[in-house]
Amino acid sequence: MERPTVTDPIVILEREGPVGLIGLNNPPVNAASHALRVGLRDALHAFLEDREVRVIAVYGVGRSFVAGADIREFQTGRKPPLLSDLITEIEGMEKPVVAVCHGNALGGGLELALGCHARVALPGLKVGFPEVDLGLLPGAGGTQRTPRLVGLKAALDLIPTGKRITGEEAVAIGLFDTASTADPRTAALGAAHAVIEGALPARRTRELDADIDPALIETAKAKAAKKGHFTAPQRAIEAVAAAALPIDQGLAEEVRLFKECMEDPQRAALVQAFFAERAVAKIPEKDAAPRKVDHIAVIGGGTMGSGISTAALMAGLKVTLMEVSAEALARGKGTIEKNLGGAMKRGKLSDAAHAAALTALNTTTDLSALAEADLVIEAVFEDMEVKKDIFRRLDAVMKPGAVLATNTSYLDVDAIAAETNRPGDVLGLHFFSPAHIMRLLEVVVAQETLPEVTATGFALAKRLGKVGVRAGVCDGFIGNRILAHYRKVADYLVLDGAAPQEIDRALEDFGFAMGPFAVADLAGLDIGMMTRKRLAPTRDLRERYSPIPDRICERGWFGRKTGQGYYLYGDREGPNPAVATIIDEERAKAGITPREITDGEIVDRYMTAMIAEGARVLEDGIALRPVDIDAAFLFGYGFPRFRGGPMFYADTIGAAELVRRIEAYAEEDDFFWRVPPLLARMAADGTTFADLNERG
Ligand code: T1G
Repeated sequence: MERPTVTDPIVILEREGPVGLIGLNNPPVNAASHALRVGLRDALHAFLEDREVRVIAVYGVGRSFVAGADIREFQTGRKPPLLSDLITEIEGMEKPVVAVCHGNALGGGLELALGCHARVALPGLKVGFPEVDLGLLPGAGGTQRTPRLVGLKAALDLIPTGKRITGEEAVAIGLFDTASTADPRTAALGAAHAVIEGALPARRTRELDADIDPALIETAKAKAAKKGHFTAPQRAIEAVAAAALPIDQGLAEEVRLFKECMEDPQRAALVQAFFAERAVAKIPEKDAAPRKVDHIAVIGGGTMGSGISTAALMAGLKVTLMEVSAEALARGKGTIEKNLGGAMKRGKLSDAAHAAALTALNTTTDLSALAEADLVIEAVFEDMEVKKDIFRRLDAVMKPGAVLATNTSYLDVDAIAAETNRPGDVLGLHFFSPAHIMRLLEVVVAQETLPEVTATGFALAKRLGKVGVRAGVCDGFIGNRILAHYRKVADYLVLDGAAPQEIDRALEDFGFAMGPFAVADLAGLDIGMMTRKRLAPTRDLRERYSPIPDRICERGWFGRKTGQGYYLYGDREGPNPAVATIIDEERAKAGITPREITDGEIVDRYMTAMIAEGARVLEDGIALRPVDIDAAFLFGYGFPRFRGGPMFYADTIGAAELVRRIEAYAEEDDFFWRVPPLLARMAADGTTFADLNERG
């Protein structure tokens, strides 16, 4: 038979002498969908009945073995045969079944391999149990068979962590039996013959014992507890501990704990986060052909410019960094070299890739040296006149077809584009600091931006390993516009009676890695001060204004970089008592008697403001869908992943309750607290943000 291709049926059967070959063919990742499970079951039964067949071999067609259960089924419901039942049936079969794995064997895919009687790893294979990243645990026997094959310690290194290892590592720890360098189908034939000749032992994993040391279980639980809010790792460890029981009891315990995970709100949120990262690539311009980008130019070697350059160099792009002077250039280059060295130390960059990155970096103080770059990113300080001047000069220098991008975090990209004779080639590429680490990239589409230029921005995001989110032009685009709104709630809460540290703690308990005041101290309070000065001329005087941040900045207290801000740093740690005095003074001036504010109220007000501005961002067409706002906050603002994103979280509250809250808050401040028309309509007709995602 011709070598199977992905255009063939979902499961391909071939008999080669005494070997029954089964090719799994469910592109793009061979997810174990219902159709795949039925096809696999029927193929196995056919070969069990075929007297000529002595050994069965299962392999993946296309780019991968099975990458896991079909996550989409979690929302639609799973139909028999369940993967766990099919795997247990395979393990009990009279004829040996061999799994030959390439690409990814993850989650249920790895569990399928563990239910087979021998496992072969092909070059480039990645295996692991990413279930915990989805709020789940291996629910098809993985928690029971893994410790039996590799021992408890290695099992606990894999299962509660979601860690992925190579095929070679899997062979080394005994999760796989051997390796081959042939293509999947050839390797499957070879492995089957090796079993027939006795060169490759076939055995039932269930017949092995697991040595479960309770002390190791406790250690793993303590380690998992450090991950804070995530519930799945603890349940996964409990399931592994059940491997001390006879396997059928252990499997039953695994099913019980898996069901607990399925019912936990974290699972739906984490699955949403998984799909959000991919949904945002579905943009109106997705069929436009992106322009080729192999060489990018970066103007500005400060924090952002050097971070962007680092990200591009790590992705294998050629980079020309431009600065205004040799000294500034040297500083920028030094930062890039430090970033690259750090990435190599963290194992994010191989030695060879590190060396290649350094070679791919060019530097110049001459704008004309950028002419041949495919794309240029302007990353100088946030001054519109400076940016306009740069884009006028770029327009005269850059080759035809080059993409001209600005990294501005809030300025009007239309106005910048209008300074050129090629506004179609202009867009915003808003990176988040540190740009070589933060995954969010807002692709800001201006009025004149051509579809293929937008597509080029998204192709660059993917090349850099970032999550590109399409944004329209407004002050702050998606993330910073929403942040500017809900951040005011934190200041209002301080005026009304909550201490900064109480607000930080309440929001960290909600799941944020850091509260807003700790973040402000880290970023530098002077940044907020400059934003307030920029916005002062246009600030609406009806808006409530807290003078507390200005009082703190007037003392030169800019947070971590000056040793004090809302908190003390260095040898004196904790909340800054001098700030508490300022707060008391400003409350007194405003005639405010501080009131008790609970953690619940802090979270409710903060999140309600975030969601309300998100709804306005949707109404204004700045974000395509609610999921784009979720992705922006998950990948750019440290929003807790186990809550799925602000708009996903909003659906757990409901539009009617959100409207009620805003109306109640508006009784004290009807300027800041206004019900967005979209939210009012959703409350009236019962629409959810998930519905709006479906409508696209
Ligand atoms: N189910 C359904 N769809 C999936 C999928 C899955 N498991 N994995 C990927 N997709 C879709 C994805 O949404 C995208 O769709 C397309 O495939 C390409 O994915 C019982 C219960 C395998 C490393 O968690 O890590 O098994 O956007 O862009 O970059 O114990 O996909 O094109 O419409 O990510 O090459 C455990 C999740 C499930 C693996 C490939 N398995 N997937 O990365 O492609 S739970 C996972 C990945 C489980 C059992 C339990 C990656 C990948 P669209 P992609 P990629």
